[in-house]
Amino acid sequence: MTLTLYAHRLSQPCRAVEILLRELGVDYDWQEIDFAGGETRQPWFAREINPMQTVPALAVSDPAGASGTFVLGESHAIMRYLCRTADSEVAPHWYPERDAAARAARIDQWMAWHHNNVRRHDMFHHIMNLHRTLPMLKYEIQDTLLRPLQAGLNAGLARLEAHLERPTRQETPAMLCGHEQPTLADLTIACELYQIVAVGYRFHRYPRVASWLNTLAARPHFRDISADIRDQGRIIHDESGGYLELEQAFA
Ligand SMILES: N[C@@H](CCC(=O)N[C@@H](CS)C(=O)NCC(=O)O)C(=O)O
Repeated sequence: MTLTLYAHRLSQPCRAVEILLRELGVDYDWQEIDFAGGETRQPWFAREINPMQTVPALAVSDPAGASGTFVLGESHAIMRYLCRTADSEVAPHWYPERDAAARAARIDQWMAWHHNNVRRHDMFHHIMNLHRTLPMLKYEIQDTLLRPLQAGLNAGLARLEAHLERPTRQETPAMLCGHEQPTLADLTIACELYQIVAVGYRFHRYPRVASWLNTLAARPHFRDISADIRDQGRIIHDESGGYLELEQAFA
């Protein structure tokens, strides 16, 4: 079985999948797709790789017990597939096997929440866009674009903070599903929030979220795969004016 990941490291769902591949110790080929340059919208990509026209996409050649190639889109589906098929003893930490339905359901709950909450208010996408916009317009767009996203993200962060505040018997900072080891839920949400931090935002109002995120971001594979987003965030930070409201947004 060979795996090819079509991805870009400035994309949150791509990083989540690639970090997981490394955490599981699974070999893969990596094919960069310039999604910001419109490559996923090219007919060849939809025809040959992912009809959903997004990255990440994972091509699996000769999967166990079958021949041929199948290609999977949607990061959450890809990550669950990897945990179910990887020959890795840590896979059940990330997503449990069939006999732990309640634990898996809790992870699923947070993964579903991710798409409708912190991802829906993903500021990074728009910040990248604004980065190329005239400074005057950046300030004009503050009210209509950035502040509503900040408000949405604040609500999501408050939800996470309240969840992480719940008493736990463990000494180490709890992960979202109450275990010491992170799961797919932690990974997918952390990759989303990390790109906001890369731009220079700090979650002062949400200390538990900040500490949970630091714990995940310190993992070697997370750190390595996030190098490009840190560089991009630094460029945006250094060239941005006050329109991002870096100090006030989450203070
Ligand atoms: N729900 C999808 C989201 C994928 C997604 O939004 N990918 C973006 C990059 S972050 C993309 O490929 N955009 C290309 C486009 O919209 O043309 C997942 O989790 O995989």
